[in-house]
Amino acid sequence: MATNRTFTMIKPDAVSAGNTGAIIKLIEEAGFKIVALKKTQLSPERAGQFYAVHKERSFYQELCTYMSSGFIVPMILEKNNAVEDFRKLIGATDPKKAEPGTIRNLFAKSIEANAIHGSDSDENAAIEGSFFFSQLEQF
Ligand code: RTP
Ligand code: MG
Repeated sequence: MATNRTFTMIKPDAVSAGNTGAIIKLIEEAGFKIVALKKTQLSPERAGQFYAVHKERSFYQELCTYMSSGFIVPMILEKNNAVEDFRKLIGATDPKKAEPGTIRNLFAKSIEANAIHGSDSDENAAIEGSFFFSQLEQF
Protein backbone atom coordinates (compact mmCIF):
# COMPACT_ATOMS: atom_id res chain seq x y z
CA MET A 1 0.00 0.00 0.00
CA ALA A 2 1.17 3.54 -0.71
CA THR A 3 2.65 5.41 2.26
CA ASN A 4 0.18 8.29 1.80
CA ARG A 5 -2.56 6.22 3.44
CA THR A 6 -3.65 5.67 7.00
CA PHE A 7 -6.29 3.57 8.74
CA THR A 8 -8.87 4.82 11.24
CA MET A 9 -11.96 3.61 12.99
CA ILE A 10 -14.62 5.62 14.75
CA LYS A 11 -15.06 3.80 18.08
CA PRO A 12 -18.31 2.58 19.71
CA ASP A 13 -18.75 5.60 22.03
CA ALA A 14 -18.71 8.06 19.12
CA VAL A 15 -20.87 5.94 16.80
CA SER A 16 -23.54 5.38 19.49
CA ALA A 17 -23.50 9.09 20.41
CA GLY A 18 -24.39 9.97 16.80
CA ASN A 19 -21.06 11.67 16.09
CA THR A 20 -20.07 9.66 12.99
CA GLY A 21 -21.11 12.36 10.51
CA ALA A 22 -19.51 15.22 12.43
CA ILE A 23 -16.23 13.30 12.72
CA ILE A 24 -16.18 12.38 9.01
CA LYS A 25 -16.81 16.06 8.18
CA LEU A 26 -13.71 17.10 10.19
CA ILE A 27 -11.65 14.36 8.51
CA GLU A 28 -12.67 15.51 5.01
CA GLU A 29 -12.22 19.20 5.87
CA ALA A 30 -8.66 18.35 6.98
CA GLY A 31 -7.94 17.13 3.43
CA PHE A 32 -8.28 13.36 3.80
CA LYS A 33 -9.95 11.41 1.00
CA ILE A 34 -12.00 8.36 2.02
CA VAL A 35 -10.67 5.32 0.14
CA ALA A 36 -12.80 2.69 1.94
CA LEU A 37 -15.49 2.85 4.63
CA LYS A 38 -17.92 0.48 6.36
CA LYS A 39 -20.02 0.13 9.51
CA THR A 40 -19.44 -3.12 11.40
CA GLN A 41 -19.04 -4.65 14.87
CA LEU A 42 -16.08 -6.57 16.32
CA SER A 43 -16.43 -9.70 18.46
CA PRO A 44 -14.27 -9.60 21.63
CA GLU A 45 -11.94 -12.11 19.90
CA ARG A 46 -11.54 -9.93 16.77
CA ALA A 47 -10.98 -6.84 18.96
CA GLY A 48 -8.31 -8.83 20.78
CA GLN A 49 -6.60 -9.63 17.48
CA PHE A 50 -6.71 -6.00 16.36
CA TYR A 51 -5.15 -4.76 19.63
CA ALA A 52 -2.85 -7.81 20.14
CA VAL A 53 0.10 -5.42 20.50
CA HIS A 54 -1.42 -4.35 23.85
CA LYS A 55 -2.09 -7.86 25.19
CA GLU A 56 0.33 -7.48 28.13
CA ARG A 57 -1.14 -4.12 29.16
CA SER A 58 -3.43 -3.85 32.21
CA PHE A 59 -6.26 -2.34 30.14
CA TYR A 60 -6.30 -5.04 27.39
CA GLN A 61 -9.38 -7.03 28.51
CA GLU A 62 -11.36 -3.87 29.19
CA LEU A 63 -10.31 -2.48 25.80
CA CYS A 64 -11.50 -5.64 24.00
CA THR A 65 -14.85 -5.53 25.82
CA TYR A 66 -15.28 -1.85 25.02
CA MET A 67 -14.23 -2.14 21.36
CA SER A 68 -16.75 -4.96 20.81
CA SER A 69 -19.58 -3.19 22.68
CA GLY A 70 -21.16 -1.52 19.65
CA PHE A 71 -20.81 -0.48 16.03
CA ILE A 72 -17.55 0.92 14.69
CA VAL A 73 -16.80 2.71 11.42
CA PRO A 74 -13.42 1.63 9.99
CA MET A 75 -11.95 3.65 7.11
CA ILE A 76 -8.87 3.83 4.92
CA LEU A 77 -7.85 7.45 4.29
CA GLU A 78 -5.52 9.10 1.79
CA LYS A 79 -3.50 12.31 2.08
CA ASN A 80 0.13 13.36 1.88
CA ASN A 81 1.87 12.47 5.16
CA ALA A 82 -1.34 10.69 6.18
CA VAL A 83 -0.25 8.79 9.32
CA GLU A 84 1.42 11.75 11.05
CA ASP A 85 -1.17 14.34 9.99
CA PHE A 86 -4.05 12.11 11.10
CA ARG A 87 -2.51 11.52 14.56
CA LYS A 88 -2.32 15.32 14.89
CA LEU A 89 -5.97 15.66 13.83
CA ILE A 90 -7.19 13.15 16.44
CA GLY A 91 -5.04 14.42 19.34
CA ALA A 92 -3.63 12.67 22.41
CA THR A 93 -4.96 9.29 23.65
CA ASP A 94 -6.24 10.96 26.84
CA PRO A 95 -8.83 13.59 25.82
CA LYS A 96 -7.78 15.72 28.80
CA LYS A 97 -4.40 16.09 27.10
CA ALA A 98 -5.74 16.45 23.54
CA GLU A 99 -5.25 19.87 21.92
CA PRO A 100 -8.37 22.04 21.49
CA GLY A 101 -10.11 21.36 18.18
CA THR A 102 -8.78 17.80 17.84
CA ILE A 103 -11.31 15.01 17.34
CA ARG A 104 -10.62 13.46 20.74
CA ASN A 105 -10.80 16.87 22.43
CA LEU A 106 -14.21 17.43 20.83
CA PHE A 107 -15.75 13.95 21.05
CA ALA A 108 -13.88 11.56 23.40
CA LYS A 109 -15.50 10.55 26.69
CA SER A 110 -12.44 9.07 28.46
CA ILE A 111 -8.92 7.70 27.90
CA GLU A 112 -10.52 4.41 26.80
CA ALA A 113 -13.72 5.59 25.08
CA ASN A 114 -11.71 8.08 23.06
CA ALA A 115 -13.86 8.32 19.91
CA ILE A 116 -11.35 7.32 17.25
CA HIS A 117 -8.31 5.23 16.35
CA GLY A 118 -5.40 6.27 14.14
CA SER A 119 -2.59 4.03 12.88
CA ASP A 120 0.84 4.83 14.34
CA SER A 121 3.00 3.87 11.30
CA ASP A 122 2.76 3.24 7.56
CA GLU A 123 3.35 -0.46 8.21
CA ASN A 124 0.53 -0.70 10.75
CA ALA A 125 -1.78 1.37 8.52
CA ALA A 126 -1.42 -1.28 5.79
CA ILE A 127 -1.89 -4.18 8.24
CA GLU A 128 -4.92 -2.57 9.93
CA GLY A 129 -6.56 -1.58 6.63
CA SER A 130 -6.28 -5.19 5.46
CA PHE A 131 -7.81 -6.38 8.76
CA PHE A 132 -11.13 -4.84 7.64
CA PHE A 133 -10.96 -4.43 3.84
CA SER A 134 -10.10 -6.83 1.01
CA GLN A 135 -7.47 -5.80 -1.54
CA LEU A 136 -10.30 -5.13 -4.04
CA GLU A 137 -11.90 -2.67 -1.61
CA GLN A 138 -8.61 -0.75 -1.26
CA PHE A 139 -8.78 0.66 -4.80
P1 RTP B 1 -5.35 4.05 19.09
O1 RTP B 1 -4.33 2.96 18.88
O2 RTP B 1 -6.74 3.55 19.40
O3 RTP B 1 -5.34 5.06 17.95
O4 RTP B 1 -4.92 4.91 20.36
P2 RTP B 1 -3.47 5.45 20.75
O5 RTP B 1 -2.45 5.02 19.75
O6 RTP B 1 -3.61 6.91 21.00
O7 RTP B 1 -3.25 4.73 22.13
P3 RTP B 1 -2.68 3.25 22.43
O8 RTP B 1 -1.61 3.40 23.44
O9 RTP B 1 -2.36 2.54 21.14
O10 RTP B 1 -3.92 2.55 23.14
C1 RTP B 1 -4.93 1.93 22.38
C2 RTP B 1 -6.27 2.24 23.00
O11 RTP B 1 -6.39 1.59 24.25
C3 RTP B 1 -7.22 2.37 25.11
N1 RTP B 1 -6.45 2.74 26.30
N2 RTP B 1 -6.95 2.64 27.49
N3 RTP B 1 -7.30 2.66 30.30
C4 RTP B 1 -6.15 3.09 29.79
O12 RTP B 1 -5.25 3.53 30.46
C5 RTP B 1 -6.00 3.05 28.34
N4 RTP B 1 -4.91 3.41 27.67
C6 RTP B 1 -5.21 3.20 26.37
C7 RTP B 1 -7.64 3.61 24.33
O13 RTP B 1 -8.90 3.33 23.69
C8 RTP B 1 -6.53 3.73 23.31
O14 RTP B 1 -6.93 4.49 22.21
MG1 MG C 1 -2.26 3.00 19.10
